[in-house]
Amino acid sequence: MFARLFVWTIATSIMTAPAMAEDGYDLWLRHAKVEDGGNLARHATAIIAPGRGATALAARDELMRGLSGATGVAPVQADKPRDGAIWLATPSAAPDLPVKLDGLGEEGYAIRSVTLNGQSVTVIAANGDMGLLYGAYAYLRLAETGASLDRLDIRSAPRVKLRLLNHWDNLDGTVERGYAGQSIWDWWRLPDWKGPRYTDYARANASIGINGTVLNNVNASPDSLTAPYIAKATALADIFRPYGIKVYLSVKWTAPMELSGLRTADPLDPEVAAWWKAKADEIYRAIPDFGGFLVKANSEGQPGPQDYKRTHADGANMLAAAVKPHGGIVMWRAFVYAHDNPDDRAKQAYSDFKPLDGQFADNVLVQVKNGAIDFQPREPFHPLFGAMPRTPLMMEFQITKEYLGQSTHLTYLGTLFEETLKSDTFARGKGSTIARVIDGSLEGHRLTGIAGVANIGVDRDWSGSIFNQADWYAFGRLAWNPDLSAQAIAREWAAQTFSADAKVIDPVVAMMMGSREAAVDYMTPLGLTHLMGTGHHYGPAPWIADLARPEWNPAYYHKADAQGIGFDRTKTGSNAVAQYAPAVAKMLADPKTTPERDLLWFHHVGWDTKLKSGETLWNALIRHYDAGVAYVAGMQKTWESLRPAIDAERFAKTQTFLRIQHREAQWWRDASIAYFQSISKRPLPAGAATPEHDLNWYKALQFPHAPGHP
Ligand code: BDP
Repeated sequence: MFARLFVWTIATSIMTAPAMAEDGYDLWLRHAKVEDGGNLARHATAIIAPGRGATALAARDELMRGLSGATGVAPVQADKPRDGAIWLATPSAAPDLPVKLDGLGEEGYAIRSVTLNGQSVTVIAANGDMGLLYGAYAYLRLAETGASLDRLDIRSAPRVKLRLLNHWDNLDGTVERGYAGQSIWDWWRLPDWKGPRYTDYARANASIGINGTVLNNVNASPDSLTAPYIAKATALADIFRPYGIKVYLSVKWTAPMELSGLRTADPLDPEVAAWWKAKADEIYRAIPDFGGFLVKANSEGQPGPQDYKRTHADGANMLAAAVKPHGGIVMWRAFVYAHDNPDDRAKQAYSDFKPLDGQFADNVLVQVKNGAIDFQPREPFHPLFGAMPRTPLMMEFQITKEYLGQSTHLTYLGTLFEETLKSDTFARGKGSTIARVIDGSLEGHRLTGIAGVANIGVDRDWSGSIFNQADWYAFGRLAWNPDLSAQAIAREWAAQTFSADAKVIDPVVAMMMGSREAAVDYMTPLGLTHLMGTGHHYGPAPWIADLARPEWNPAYYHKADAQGIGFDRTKTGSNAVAQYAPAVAKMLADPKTTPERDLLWFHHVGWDTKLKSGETLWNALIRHYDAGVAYVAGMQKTWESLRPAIDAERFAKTQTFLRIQHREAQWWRDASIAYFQSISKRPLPAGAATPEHDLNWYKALQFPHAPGHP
């Protein structure tokens, strides 16, 4: 029985909770003591393990570690179910177990409170060892977020098959768009030196269901395919394997030419295909469960099959044939736009890929960014979703915050991910959400995937800030179940990261939930986009208009003139709206039915046009800028009120970062207003402050050493 005789943990008020030194290294796996730890310590747990492999043992060890922390008492391993112990049993030892595992696949799990031989016990069971590991983490998550553990009956299986991080890490240790220090892959000292961080990386990812990692930058060096680097990748694959994480590599299209002197990289040339086949064979000899290749081709100057007058499908299928005998897959990116294509940049991926629907091999996924431009603070969903029913489309989110304040701004991305996944493509009528495109249910795909560009580096806290850890966490949780709510995820994260006390969770989650909207407000409100400084993308530079390629210039995106502002993507403009399903296209064709948050993405709107609120567009813009700055000031206040409840180091770092964010939000607001006012010639609405400096002051700012821009 669950002994409930004494509850010896006295609920402590947050004002007296001891704040221990923490640096963020433990992420959400801190396993701090839970309030009802004494009760939890007396629980009996059983892991019903089909095997005794490294993964089943990892499940036991994670449970041991987690319960020790949560209860303050190290559980023992017993050979039968009993209070305070973990029983690692084979299915035959518990033949009458009332737990159903059908439909859970290899990765799903069941957690159930049952009675075995008269003993109350929480059973974690699964069809495969990976399910047990996921189940162990899920059980700890429940315990640490204050769930009642007495009558559990949970069945969970991932909705998406490939749940991957994409590292944009270079072999020299730099990270493209990385804001958390150098790469965690110590390529130079691999394969010999295998630091403990690799195992902790695998644990953290497994705990949120991530099951694959692309080790190197999509702007790939061919060297990652040489024997020494295959050996290095093999060492990592060996460490990650027990945690269910497969290794993948980004490849450079011209690798056969650069590494072996072939005269061409034409995908239809038999010599080229043979080269890739031999390369795949070589990789699979070293890494038998290697996942496959990620490819950025004919994009931003990268070579690709179009250089040989072949299509993306020709290229993808040739690589797919090379990995197919080994069970590998190819992820072919749809992030393409060309310098010699004068069409609206937002239209180019659709124009290139839509006609190829149905032509890809069955082990190819096309990887599409959430929006049609590039990971902006807000983008309407990419029109390719729902438009290629015969091709599995994989989602690409960016967890690293290239355009959302980089490492120092608190801008919780859970809400951005959720907004995209919930968007309705109307491809097959109402309810054709992106979540259902991604999980394969809308179009009947079994091969499904979702990728997040990692925000991980060697910083002690992994992600550059404590709150950036939440973006990694939210990505993993939504990859497992794209229907989870960003708010519920934020609550889970906050409970495990700071404290399960509602007095901490409520304000922390309140800060997080509005934070991304605040960044939209102070950077690019009402559908504006891509106004960041060129190259490094740090800070505002809406005035830049003189770069060689039109779409490199922020002015290309806002098109402000004496009459108004915004990009006309209707029939009178680029007609990008026609790429959406008719119901969506119709709504977006008219500024009156376009959601106001996307207004200037689709329409060029007069400065004096009245919005729904009754105010003019110009006044509304100013109001949004001000609201964004005010929100950050509010977060500073909230955080200050949490000082007694948060350990000193994490408190101080976040406090400092919020100060930076407030300063930079103000800078974004002032610089944007100074610039747009020079075009609109409208006065500021009553009560709005004049920008601190004149426009030239903002224009003169330079950031030659901004991070993440190798
Ligand atoms: C953009 C980044 C660039 C990446 C590119 C990509 O600015 O560094 O290489 O996307 O996704 O967001 O390939």
